[in-house]
Amino acid sequence: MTTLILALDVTDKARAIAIASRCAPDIDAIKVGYPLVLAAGLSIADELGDLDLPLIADFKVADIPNTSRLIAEEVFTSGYDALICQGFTGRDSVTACVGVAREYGGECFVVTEMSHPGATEFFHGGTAERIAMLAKECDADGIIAPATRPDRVASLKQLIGDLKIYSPGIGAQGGDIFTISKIVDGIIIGRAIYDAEDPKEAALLFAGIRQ
Ligand code: OMP
Repeated sequence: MTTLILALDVTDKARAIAIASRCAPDIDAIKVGYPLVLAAGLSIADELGDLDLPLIADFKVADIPNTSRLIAEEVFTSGYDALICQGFTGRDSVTACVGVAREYGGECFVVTEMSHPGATEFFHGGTAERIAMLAKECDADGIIAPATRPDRVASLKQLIGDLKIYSPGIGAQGGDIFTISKIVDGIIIGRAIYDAEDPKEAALLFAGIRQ
């Protein structure tokens, strides 16, 4: 069954912890990114750690190899289980992130094509396909690909062998859970859960209808 990942983009620390705690029984992992970490610090991993769910650090790392390595080391020494990096930075930067993930027994996911409309402005003509191949060659654990474009996900899937696909864009961005959850390993959902009147009920609903 597809892994359900809560994107916890909530900038009030107490609210973030409350939502994560209530949803914890119905989700499989929590993704934390700049909004929450800038508000609450990297150490939010300690508080969320009590929930015993894998924590994914979404910093979409996009820097030179040395800086990427330093960022990745901060992430894994702070208790996160996985890191998301960009792939357009090239082989050396992606290799740096994957290398640190391996050192700490963690995972690294590479963004191929993003889910928002502007993502195709510069990314077309095979760019995402090249990044997907790069992720595979760099021995990443998986790719991030857009639930808003299931046809694109299906075509990237053909290139990556046994790498996982985590897919954001369901709900608030218009992606359809039924279509996408049949072809990916994990779905990433933020606002449709944390902004719902009852986030637990929303998480339960998504958990129940995913394929
Ligand atoms: P919602 O649109 O609120 O469900 O949130 C989606 C989450 O996935 C956010 O944390 C985004 O930053 C993230 N995301 C995308 O929406 N699109 C992408 O292409 C990549 C990501 C990501 O890497 O997680």
